[in-house]
Formats: sequence, C-alpha cells, structure tokens
Amino acid sequence: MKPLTKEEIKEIYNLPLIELIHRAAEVHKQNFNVREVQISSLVSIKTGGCPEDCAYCPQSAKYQTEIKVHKLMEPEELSEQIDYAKENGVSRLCLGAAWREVRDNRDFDKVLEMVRMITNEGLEVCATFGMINEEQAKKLAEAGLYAYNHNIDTSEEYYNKIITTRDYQDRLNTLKNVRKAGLTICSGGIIGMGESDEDRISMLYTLNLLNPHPESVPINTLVPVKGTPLENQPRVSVWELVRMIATTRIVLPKSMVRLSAGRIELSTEAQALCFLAGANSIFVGEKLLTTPNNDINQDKWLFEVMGLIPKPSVHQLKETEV
Ligand code: SAM
Ligand code: DTB
Ligand code: SF4
Repeated sequence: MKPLTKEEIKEIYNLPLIELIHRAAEVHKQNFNVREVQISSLVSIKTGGCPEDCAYCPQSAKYQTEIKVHKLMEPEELSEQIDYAKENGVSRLCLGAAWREVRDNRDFDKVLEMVRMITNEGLEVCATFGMINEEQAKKLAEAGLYAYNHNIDTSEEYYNKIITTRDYQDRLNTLKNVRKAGLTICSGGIIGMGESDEDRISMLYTLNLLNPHPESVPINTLVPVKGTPLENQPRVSVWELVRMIATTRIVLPKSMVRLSAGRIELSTEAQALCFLAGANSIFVGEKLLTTPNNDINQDKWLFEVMGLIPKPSVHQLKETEV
C-alpha cells in the first residue's frame, strides 16, 4: 500500500467525529471479523531501575516512584501467568523488561527459555526489552517469539521533550532489526503527554511509512505516575482518544489497534465507542506492567454485552487447520 502523506492523514484526523467513526468502522469491517478482539496480558519480568529517562515511565531509575524494583524473574515463576491466560481467553503474553537494551548474558538465555516455555503452551509471545540488534532478534525468533513491541511513542519532532537518553533513529533501527529477523512488529505510542494534534498526526505518518505496516499498534493514553515529570499532566478526553483510534484504524487498515494503557479510566460505554472506532485488541489482568488495569469480570461482561469474542492465537489457529 502506498503510504499516505501527512496532509492526507491530517484530513482524516480532522474529519467531523461522527464521519470519522463511520469511516473507521467501515474500514474495520472490510479487514476484520468485527466480533473478534485480541486479548493480551502483560508480565513485568524485570521491573524498575531502567537507565533511560522516558518522562512518562515509572520504571526509570532517574525518578523517585513508588514501584517495587525486581530483578529478572525465573522462568518457573511464569506458570501462574500461563494458567491465567488459558483460563481467560488470553492469546498473547507480553513480557516486559525495564532494560535500555538487550545484553548477551545469562539473563538473555533465561529470557529465551521463557519464550520457548510460553510458545510451547500454544500462546503467542511478545517481548518488549528495549533496543535489540539483529542477531538477538534472530535468537528470539528461533526460540518462538511471535512479536516484538517497541513503541515510537510520539512524533519525531516531540521525541526529545520526552526522552533524552536515546533518539528517534535508535527506535527505528531496532524496528528494522526486528523485521529482518522475521518477527512481527508491535509499535505505537502514547497520547496525553502535552503533544499537539500535529504530533499525533506525525506519529501516525511515521508508522505508515514502515513497510510492511506494524501488525499491532498500541494506542496508550498517559497514565500519570507520581514522581515522574509527567505526573501532573491533565488526562486526555475520551473524544480525543476515539479520534486517535479511528484515525489509526483508517491509516493502518490491516493492523490490530490496541486500546492499551489508560483503559481503566474509561466507562464501558467509552470502551464500546473505541471498539466501534476500530480498536480490536486489549490488555487484561490486574496490572499492566506496574499500574492497575481493569477488572476482568467487567471485561467479560463488556464482551458479553457487545457480542465480542476472544481472537485465538496463531498457534491455536494452526492446530484447528490440521
Ligand atoms: N523498556 C522497553 C521500552 O521502552 O521499549 C519496554 C517497556 S516500556 C514500559 C513499554 C511502553 O510502555 C513504552 O514505550 C510506553 O509506550 C508505555 N508506557 C510506559 N509507561 C507508561 C505510562 N505511564 N502511560 C502510558 N504508557 C506507558
Ligand atoms: C504498550 O504500548 N503498552 C503496554 C505494553 N506496550 C508494554 C505497557 C503500558 C505500561 C503502562 C504503565 C505501567 O503499567 O507501568
Ligand atoms: Fe521505561 Fe522502557 Fe523508558 Fe526504560 S526504556 S524508562 S522501561 S519506557
């Protein structure tokens, strides 16, 4: 697909909201079974103490936050999360580590073991470990990793207001390495960090230049955490979130659009509007990485009311084809 220009994306973004939602819903229906929503859950396998200075992040060692720092988990400790996934229709487990980059050491070997273990259980595994080189991405792919999450977070123009310890190009290089290893890409961003509409448009422009498009695009709203530089940032309105989701759906028509951090602030009606505007993936479970997430029983109720069904993992689909 030919990438859209910034102007074209701007036109979509600025459509009257009702028109925008209708168009997004159409695109959604053309490309997906609208009843299916991918359910993922997160496990923070190494928490806090990160040397980067991402202004939104409670896990940066540069800020005094109330999180519990924890060294890398042992693979055996994952069994509880695997059981939870199986019991709750979760098709993807996303492992998060507060690292600047992956290092070739014993911890990396342990992580490879975790990826093998979860893949063997028929779940898709996604990892978000910071920067990686091509060789490391290949090792993860060989262990069975399905996706790598690495968010571009915001526009190229706004990036250095949020992070100074790495630049935008570092992010894009990691995404290239991930692609070269044959992994699928999960990359999106955060709204509500003080960026302008232009920045949101510019972020979607960058994502749409990736060829192929990222298979998965998380749209997070900032969770302001005490102790971080963004702790007092006002929350974005539901309408801005719906506008962003709908634009993402139209610009990246075949990508899974994930309603990610900040979902706990939304009423069930607001979440329903997000699904209507093209979101088709969520995180479930008590916590995201370090912050609270929605109640699973409420999520189940919402699925029932709207007639949504959990999307099976690629491994489960293969099994049913045999
Ligand atoms: N260290 C790795 C990295 O930065 O790629 C992986 C973990 S990092 C916590 C994953 C993503 O979580 C970030 O890129 C950011 O988009 C999101 N995130 C972190 N803190 C957040 C917050 N307070 N609100 C919303 N999203 C957040
Ligand atoms: C993403 O885009 N959002 C998830 C996942 N990818 C790793 C993480 C959200 C983290 C929110 C803050 C926290 O719980 O620490
Ligand atoms: Fe947080 Fe990841 Fe930034 Fe580290 S690199 S501070 S874990 S977002």
